[in-house]
Amino acid sequence: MQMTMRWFGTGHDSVKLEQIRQVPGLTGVITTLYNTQPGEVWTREAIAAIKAEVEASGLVIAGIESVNIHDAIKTGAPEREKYIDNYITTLTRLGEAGIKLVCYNFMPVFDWTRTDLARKRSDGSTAMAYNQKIVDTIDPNDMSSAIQSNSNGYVMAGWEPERLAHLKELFAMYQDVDEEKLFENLCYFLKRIMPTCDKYGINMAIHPDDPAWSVFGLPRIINTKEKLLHLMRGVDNPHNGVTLCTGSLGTNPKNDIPDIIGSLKGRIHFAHVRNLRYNTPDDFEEAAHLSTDGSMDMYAIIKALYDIGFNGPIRPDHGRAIWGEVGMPGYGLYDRALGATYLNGLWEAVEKSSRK
Ligand code: CS2
Ligand code: MN
Repeated sequence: MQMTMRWFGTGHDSVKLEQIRQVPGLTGVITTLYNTQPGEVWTREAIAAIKAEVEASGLVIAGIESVNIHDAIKTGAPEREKYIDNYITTLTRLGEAGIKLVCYNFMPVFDWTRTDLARKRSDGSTAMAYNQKIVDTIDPNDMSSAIQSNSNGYVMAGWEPERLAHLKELFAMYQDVDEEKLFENLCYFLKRIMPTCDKYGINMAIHPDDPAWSVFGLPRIINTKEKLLHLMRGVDNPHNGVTLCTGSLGTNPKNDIPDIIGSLKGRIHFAHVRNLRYNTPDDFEEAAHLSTDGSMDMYAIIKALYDIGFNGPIRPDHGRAIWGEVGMPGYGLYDRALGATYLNGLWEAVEKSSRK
């Protein structure tokens, strides 16, 4: 495995490449062109510029998170052909630049969803949290403006104000899209891009739904073992793979993460490993990475990844805000650096004890 950290790019991130470089064992970043909108073609110049910037700091680009998918592709609208062609052009240019991992999601309208970006924990840190009762009473418009106004001035990934300004139209686009249709549209998209992935050796890694169930009545199809395996079979090409995100799949306590990992051998191209704590059946909050701070067994997760021979990039995921740091919620330096160090320690222990 390759330990990495997400980095949103100069001007979009409170964390600097020089800082990431000093986290022990960290060799790569997961980045994106933060200014591009879903559907836009990435220019060769912009790809070359971010690559040069990352490499000048002594790190490499280990993958892209995300090349976002235009809603026309998700809904199967006639304009999808144009947007799939654009996606193929972007993939071609990434492939030519030697970038071989692309994380994306297929969640309608919203990316990840939280009701609180800074819930106070007993140790004085803050963490992102989710309460289903609040979601059940809130208007999606209020949700979107609350996220934008509570994010310390940063634009949250997946919550682009330009796109969410048209929330009503977005919801209308999905009116006739049920889970089955969404799944068909996903397979259609993947089948169209697979020849390009085959040509350049690009691994596509779908990010699970977060939380792992439908919100605001919108369909969601990537949130259980069965659904993940259904997609792997639907487009049975090794380049059609998964981002194993423990914090997303794990929002549903019924998802047995080590078992899911074991079932996806060869198809996990990227791992987001973080912990969370279930408070009540309706409420969870993000915890420190350490097993005892949350509800997940991080040792079992790392062991399962090791046992399937996982060798892709891995990253700590959302961290708490600690030590007075003000950054993009979930994406400060300190707690993620602690997370990376802890995950590296678990990996080393599993690796050495398995060799004996
Ligand atoms: C990320 C997602 O911050 C997060 O929760 O894991 O936003 C992820 O980047 C996207 O869903 C992938 O497209
Ligand atoms: Mn994730």
